Amino acid sequence: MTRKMWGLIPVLDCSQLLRLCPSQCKPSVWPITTPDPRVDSPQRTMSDQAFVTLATNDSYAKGAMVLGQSLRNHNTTRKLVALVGPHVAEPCRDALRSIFDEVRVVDVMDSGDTAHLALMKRPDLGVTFTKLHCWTLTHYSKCVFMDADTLVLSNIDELFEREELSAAPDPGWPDCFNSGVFVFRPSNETHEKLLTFCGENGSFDGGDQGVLNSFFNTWATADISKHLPFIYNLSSIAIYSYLPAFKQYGHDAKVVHFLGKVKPWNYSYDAQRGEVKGHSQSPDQTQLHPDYLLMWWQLYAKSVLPLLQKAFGDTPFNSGFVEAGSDEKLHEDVREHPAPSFPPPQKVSSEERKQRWEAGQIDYLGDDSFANIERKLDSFLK
Ligand SMILES: [Mn+2]
Repeated sequence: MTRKMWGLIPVLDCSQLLRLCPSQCKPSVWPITTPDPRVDSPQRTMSDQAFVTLATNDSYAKGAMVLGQSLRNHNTTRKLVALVGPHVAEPCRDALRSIFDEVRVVDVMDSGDTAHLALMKRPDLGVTFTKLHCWTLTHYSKCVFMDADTLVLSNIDELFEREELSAAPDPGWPDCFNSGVFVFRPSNETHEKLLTFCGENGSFDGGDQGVLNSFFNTWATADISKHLPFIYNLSSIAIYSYLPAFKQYGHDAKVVHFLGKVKPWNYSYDAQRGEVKGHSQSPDQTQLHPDYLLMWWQLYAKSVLPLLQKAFGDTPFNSGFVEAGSDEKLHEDVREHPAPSFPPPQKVSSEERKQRWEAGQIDYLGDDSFANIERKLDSFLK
């Protein structure tokens, strides 16, 4: 889908031009069609800045669609770009194209000698190399990368006022930034340096976050303006590890990040009841906040599923939907995607629960659920 972007239309009159470049104002050579990508003037930011995400498979593609739609719903003025791995199915790419301005297939195997060489040295870092590819989007002057497992709750265009590399602290080790949301400047030179660095040093955590933190290694200390407030990358794990702070500041959250192994698309949704299924009995397997999870599914049901249904036509695909009161699954290929089954919750003693909590085994949706912790906290605060 082509989107008309007002930013493409130059709206400067001659007096404005004179103010911008008094010494060399020659309107005939003023680079109206090829603006200098390094200058952030309001007239051009819309078309030469972009939000970028990455989908390496069809599940992450669903996440990317929800993220893209959430950015659209909050009226972003920037372009939307989805990088997709070679394994993303054609109908998913079609659905992505109706939300994103640009859908670009990234195959690390064909992306130049440095990439190839780095991948040969570190074949385990294939997905990381795919993500680093965002630095090659040099037709944009500045971008904000967002993981496909993030969801935008309000307009965040102000992030483009930040410089490379701006990111929010990681909740697990706050001297590292979390690479789920970051501001960067596309540059082939930086891309090559990153690949070389990656091939030589690998990644201390096996993923892109390790590489990027080692490469941009002054983030923690050099420039506080590159520390994004936590509300731009709020992960559920932080909600549970510091609940009073969440109660105080949580309503300001602008971006939610579904960190962890279990992602929103691993659940299923009962549209008739408006309920997310498949999580209520999964104590240790999830850390997702139920309200944000429901928001994700509501957006998916309303805006993304219709696009997927159109793109897939009669071909079955895993919609994630369940029909209430019936075993029949709507457009769901149950053979390939069996519904997750979770063991029934076991009652544990208070002491045992404390030990589990301290060992990081938190029953987020059972005894240690948000509602239970909140109730306990309220009883202390009263
Ligand atoms: Mn993520």
